[in-house]
Amino acid sequence: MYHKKLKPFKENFLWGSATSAYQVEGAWNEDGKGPSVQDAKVIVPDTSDFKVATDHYHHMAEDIALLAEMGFKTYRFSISWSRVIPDGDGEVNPKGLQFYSDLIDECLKYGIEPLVTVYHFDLPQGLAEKGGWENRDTIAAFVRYCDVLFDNLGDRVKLWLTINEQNMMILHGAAVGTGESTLKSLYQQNHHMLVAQALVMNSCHEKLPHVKIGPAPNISAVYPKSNNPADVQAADLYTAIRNWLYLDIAVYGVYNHQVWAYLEENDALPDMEPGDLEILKSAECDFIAFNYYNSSTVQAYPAGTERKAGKKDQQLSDSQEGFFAGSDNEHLPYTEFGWQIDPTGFRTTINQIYSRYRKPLIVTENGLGGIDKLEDGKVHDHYRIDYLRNHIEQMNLAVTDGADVFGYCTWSAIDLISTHQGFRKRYGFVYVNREDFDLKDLKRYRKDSFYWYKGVIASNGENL
Ligand code: BGP
Repeated sequence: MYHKKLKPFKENFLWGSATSAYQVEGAWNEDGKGPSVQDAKVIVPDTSDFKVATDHYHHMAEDIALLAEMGFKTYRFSISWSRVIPDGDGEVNPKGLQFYSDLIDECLKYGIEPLVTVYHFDLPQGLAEKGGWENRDTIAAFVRYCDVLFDNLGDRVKLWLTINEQNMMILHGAAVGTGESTLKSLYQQNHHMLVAQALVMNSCHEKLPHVKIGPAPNISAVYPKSNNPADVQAADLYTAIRNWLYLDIAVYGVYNHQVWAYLEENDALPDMEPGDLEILKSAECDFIAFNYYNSSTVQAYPAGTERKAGKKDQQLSDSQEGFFAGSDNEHLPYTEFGWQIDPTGFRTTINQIYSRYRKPLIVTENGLGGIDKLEDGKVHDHYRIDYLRNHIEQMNLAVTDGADVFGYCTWSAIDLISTHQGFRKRYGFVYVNREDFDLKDLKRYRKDSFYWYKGVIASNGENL
């Protein structure tokens, strides 16, 4: 459906971009910070570890000034749990809290609304050693940690995000560095995270009635490979497993019926304690945040048939014999790193979420990972501009369709380390001068996309 006239973005539309603590901060063991699972994991060969990252911990004021120069209305960052509570459930580290308090003040100084993720793939290693999310005690540790944040930072942060891409931790734990396990264990961990999230949303609402909180899964429209009804059904099931499980609970407080049956079929139903379902039911998010990189395509995978193995990456659909098989989409181009590009799917995804839940939406990640070249202090990243322009256009079409979108964050504000593909896969508007194994001077350079995005923000999305 085409529109003759596009509706404008809202007046106070939150234009911005995102990062996550372990991917930018560095200072991995400074000022009392404890290790997280990201510090402790086996690093993918030929990629950097996360010890220095872009050294944002020591460049914070300079980095926020650059975002302010672009005119950011919001900045999405995450708090490192093990910087605030080094072992996850013990003493609070005042220096850790101070860093985030300063970061928030620095944003507010420029009128940038902080959009804070409390947990982005970096569970404290201390908790991982006690069983991580499989151990029910992690629920209480998470609730306590979030209460510390609400009590200390809740006077200045109006928008909170609970868990980044919980669905990708379950479906693609190897890629995002949170580890793989059996289906039974993964969905047990998932259940504990869902209960923890519900308790945290309730606590947030009780303590801070004026603020808003929501989940931040990675959501993408799932296409059937063909119009064969079996492929359509496989896509429908995969959509429920990948997308609706997480949002049905955050909004309606119920397990998705198809996923429940799928878990039963796979002997992977989570063990529950009495009262868990009531806890899930008692909580409701205020808005839905979601990350979008591309659409997914799947086909049927009847038991006993030959199919190539599923790909293990957060943007490449998984396969499971008897249920669904991830597939490429021959209509879509690829990035240098093998992710397909589908701006139209972005509009579809926005409309699917909005028509199912009718909650205000904010996009918390969308962007292109590419190999950038620094030449004479400049980076000509027209490919990133094209990607973002095409996605913003589609978001504008979705807004014109009637979807309530109140903000958009690209991934990422400045260069950072990819979850599993190192420093050469860059996403930022700001180039950071380092390579995977050469820290160089970590100097910041404005890319062409920096100036372009500044114009987008200044025109509230009209000048693309
Ligand atoms: C999302 C994560 C981010 C980020 C992004 C890009 O899944 O929330 O942390 O890394 O994907 O992915 P990658 O770094 O693998 O290219």
